[in-house]
Amino acid sequence: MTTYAVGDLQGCLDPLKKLLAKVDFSASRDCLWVVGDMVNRGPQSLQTLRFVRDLGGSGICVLGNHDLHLLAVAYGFGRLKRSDTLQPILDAPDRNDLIDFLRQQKLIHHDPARNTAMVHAGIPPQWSLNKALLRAHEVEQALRDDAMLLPFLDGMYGNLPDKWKKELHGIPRLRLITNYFTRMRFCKADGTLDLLSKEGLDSAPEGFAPWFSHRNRKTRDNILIFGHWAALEGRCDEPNVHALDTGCVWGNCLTLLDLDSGVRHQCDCPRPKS
Ligand SMILES: [Mn+2]
Repeated sequence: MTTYAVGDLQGCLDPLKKLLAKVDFSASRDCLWVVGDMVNRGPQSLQTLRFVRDLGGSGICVLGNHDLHLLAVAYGFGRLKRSDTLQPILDAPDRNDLIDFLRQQKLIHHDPARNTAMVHAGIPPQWSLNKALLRAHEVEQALRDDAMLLPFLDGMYGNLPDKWKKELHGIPRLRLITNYFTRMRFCKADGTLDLLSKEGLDSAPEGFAPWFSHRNRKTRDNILIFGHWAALEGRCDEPNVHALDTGCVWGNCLTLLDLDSGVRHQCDCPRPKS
């Protein structure tokens, strides 16, 4: 049995199938971790989401910002942008099953035996892994609870508040937790979040740095796996931190990391039609 983690799929099912064939992946024997942003922008969002759902117990995924966007649109919040490729999911006969599947997923997956956690974007420096699990659980509960889901999705979008304090409550609290786990790239050492900067590492505003680079980061002794940040091109110099988004959907490549051996497998992806 081998456990793999794959970067942002964004509706690119063919490259995933190619990589899984290359490593002789078997759903009855192996396990696949999916770092989130399974859907959107790419050509096969519906097929990709079905594929991950149908992995059953052999698949483990965390939610990314695009997966949450799909949920919001499905419930009548947020609007489809021209570059979104989510309509086939919304029109699918198994739409409700797919949406329910997403509602059951987590923002962070922790495997204590591996001392390894997976998130879509990151974990802010001020949170230990245990704190992060507790905070993520607040949002996961809101997604599963019929009474909390709609207010959460309605209030999910936005860049504020940008700084954590434990007195935050209600929707702003859930919004910031969600932004940390699913959208963060740059933050300050105290966790103040910047969501306006472009992707490039050189675009950090004064006082901000990549979330994983802060010396005081409380998850420094944990192995972390994340996606979301294609401009890193899969490179992260931080020990124990593995960047897996290699911009498959932009015509770069898809990355599959063997968590047991540390070997990375990659395959080139077709350039999107413009
Ligand atoms: Mn993302």
